Amino acid sequence: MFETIQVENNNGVALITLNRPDKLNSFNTQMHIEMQQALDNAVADEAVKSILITGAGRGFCAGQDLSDRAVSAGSENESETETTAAAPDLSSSIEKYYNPLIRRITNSPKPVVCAVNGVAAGAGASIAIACDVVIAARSASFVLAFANIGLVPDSGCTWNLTHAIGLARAKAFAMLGERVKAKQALEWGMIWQVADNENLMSEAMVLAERLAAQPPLAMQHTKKLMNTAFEHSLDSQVERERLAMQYLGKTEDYKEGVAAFMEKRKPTYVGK
Ligand code: LHQ
Repeated sequence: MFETIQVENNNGVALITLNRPDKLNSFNTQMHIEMQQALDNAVADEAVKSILITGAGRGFCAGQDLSDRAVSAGSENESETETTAAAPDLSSSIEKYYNPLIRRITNSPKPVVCAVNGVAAGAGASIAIACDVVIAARSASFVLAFANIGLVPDSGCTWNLTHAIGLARAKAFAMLGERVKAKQALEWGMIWQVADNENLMSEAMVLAERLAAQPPLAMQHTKKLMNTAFEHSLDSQVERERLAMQYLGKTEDYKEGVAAFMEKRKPTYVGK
C-alpha cells in the first residue's frame, strides 16, 4: 500500500519504517503523504496502542530531500534558466507537510517512540526529538544541517530542542551545524536511551510494547500536560493536573490499576 514507508502492526505497536534508504530516508512529497496516512491509521486503529518510528538502511532521516523539485533552490520550470528561476516558497511545504507531521506526532494520543538507527539530519533530527521516547543506536548521530544550507531549524526543533537541552547548547548545536553523537545527545538530555547497534530494534520494541501496555488515558493526559507545560504558569499547571486526576480517577483503568496492585497481579487496561 505504501512505497516510501513500511508499516507493520504487532503486539499493539505500529512500527513505521521510513524507507528511502538510498536517499538516507529524506522526505519527498510522497513520503510526507504516506506518513500522514500511516499516523492517522495508527491513531484510528484500536488495536494499536503505541507507535514506533525508525529508518531503513544506514540513516534515520536526512530531513528534506534537497533534490525534490518542490523545494529546489533552482527552477521549478525546466525551461527557466538558473538566473530566471523563481525562488521556492519553503513555507508552503512546511505548512502542508512538516508542521502537520510534527502536530500529528505531538497530538497523537498514543505514545510515539523513535528508534534512531543512523544519522538524523535537518528535519530528520527535529522529527526524532518530537517523539515522546527516543532511543538511538550507539553509532547514530544528529546534525542540525539547516544552518549549513542557509535555513533555520524547523519542524518544532527550536522549541523541542531548546526545552530539552537548554538555550546555550541548543544555539551552538544549531548554529555550528556539527554532528552530535548519540552518547552526547543522551548526556544532554536530548534522548532517553542509547543502545548497542545490534540491539536497537529489540530494545526499541521493548519500550514500545511497554508503553502499549500502559493505561492509554494516562499516557494521553501525561503527554498533553507535559507537552503544554511551558505555556502555563506553575499555578495554572497544578490546576490542570488536578483536573486530569479528577477525570482519570473515575476511569475503569484507575480502578484496575489499584486492584492489580493490591492483588499483586499484572493490570489489563482498556482505555476507559
Ligand atoms: C540526500 C540528502 C538530502 C537528498 C543525503 N536530500 N539526498 C523544510 C522545508 C523545505 C525545504 C528545506 O528543508 C526543510 C527542512 C530540512 O530538513 S532542511 C535540511 C535538509 N537536510 C540536509 O541539509 C542534510 C543533507 N545531508 C547531509 O548533510 C549528509 O548527507 C548527512 C549528514 C545527512 C549524512 O552524511 P554522510 O553520512 O556523509 O552521507 P552522504 O552525504 O554521503 O549522503 C549519502 C547519500 O544520501 C548521498 O547520495 P549519493 O548518491 O552521493 O550516495 C547524498 O546526496 C544523499 N542525501 N541527504 N537531504
